[in-house]
Amino acid sequence: MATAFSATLPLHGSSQENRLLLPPTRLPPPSSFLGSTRSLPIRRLNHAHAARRSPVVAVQEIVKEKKPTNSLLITKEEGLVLYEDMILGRSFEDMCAQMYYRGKMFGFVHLYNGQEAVSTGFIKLLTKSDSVVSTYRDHVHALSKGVSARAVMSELFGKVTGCCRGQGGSMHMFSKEHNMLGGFAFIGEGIPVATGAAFTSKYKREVLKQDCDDVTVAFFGDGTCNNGQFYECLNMAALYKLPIIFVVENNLWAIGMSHLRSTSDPEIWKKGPAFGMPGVHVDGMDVLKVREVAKEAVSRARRGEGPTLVECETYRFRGHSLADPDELRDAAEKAKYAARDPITALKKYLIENKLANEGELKTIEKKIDDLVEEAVEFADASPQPGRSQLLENVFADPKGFGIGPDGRYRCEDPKFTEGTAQV
Ligand SMILES: Cc1ncc(C[n+]2csc(CCOP(=O)(O)OP(=O)(O)O)c2C)c(N)n1
Ligand SMILES: [Mg+2]
Repeated sequence: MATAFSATLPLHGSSQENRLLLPPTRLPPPSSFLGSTRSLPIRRLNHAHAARRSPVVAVQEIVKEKKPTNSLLITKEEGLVLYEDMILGRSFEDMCAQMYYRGKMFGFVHLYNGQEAVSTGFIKLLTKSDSVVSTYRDHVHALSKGVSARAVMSELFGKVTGCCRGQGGSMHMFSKEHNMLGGFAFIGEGIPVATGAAFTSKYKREVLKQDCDDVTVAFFGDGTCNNGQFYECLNMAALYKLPIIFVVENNLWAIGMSHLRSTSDPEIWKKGPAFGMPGVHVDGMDVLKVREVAKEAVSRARRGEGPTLVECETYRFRGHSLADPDELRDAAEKAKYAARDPITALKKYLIENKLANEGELKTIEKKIDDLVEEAVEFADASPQPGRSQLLENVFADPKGFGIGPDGRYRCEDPKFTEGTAQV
């Protein structure tokens, strides 16, 4: 069934036939955009411009249009999966804070508290062979993608049992097995990697004729959208119709810089249509709304219809990193979003709609508590990486064959060329 979001429209076609475009009166008034306590210093949306472009819809409209009011957005099983994943994300991060202050972790550690609906809403729809690319706020994306709590915690502890053998740390969660293609400390660095992964899927399908409908989801922040790589990748993804979803986690702040102060037009979703792809703004504190939008965007990508830009309006409940005293954000703004805690909201939905009872949810919470505790014990007891790992992946090998676990260039091993042609 074609939905408001997924219906394929000629991206550059006539706007007259485009029933998806909101008439001007249904566009959100600028003053109501984003929950910041700051006023929005921008002009009204240029409707004539929007109307020339591709499908632009507010997500509330999608959800309203898609679901009759008396039908539920999820089954019981789906609801419990979402709840468990969000509880895992929250409990894991709370534990990280404890461990960081106890000196078990080093360097910067950026927590995801408050933003769980975005990770869960998207990643729980993906298959193992789909890819996820994250930022330095990456622990929870890795967990949602199936990397074990043990492997993520050990990575944070710098232990050899970590998903990068202790060499990546908090900002570089990577797992080839799970197609978790990394956290990236430099903002925007993950976006071209994600675009490359999406290109790979398309190449496999269209050139190599392989049975591949993998999609890639790239997560990044509002501040990152002022970085050039974002625009380059939107352009390329639209041009090649790549199976990628660009997910902006707009938590209104880039460290201590307000999004509304630093961006010429803060409505990031509008940048999608500018490049010829749908742009959607969704309430990122509501996992069910995120999931509805994600379903449409992911299936669009799988069908080969190209990229989507999704702006999730969300909020982080802690400072930028554990080293940030979080003194710059307004208390009223923090309180406003705290009252919209995405986990509390999902719990309420599950109980009110009789999809779960308190007992079932408590059982999940207990299971996750135990799992996170066990991950800490495992990480603590795990060995440090050996000295030989120090050089691994640090220096470029002039001959291009890598450095072995013994810390020596592989090409220096007398057996290296055995049985092969001259290299
Ligand atoms: C290329 C680059 N420039 C600057 C920085 C410093 N820096 C670290 S986090 C950050 C803000 C990013 O904000 P946003 O994209 O909104 O992500 P959030 O932290 O809110 O999740 C900046 C500028 C960096 N890491 N990389
Ligand atoms: Mg931000």
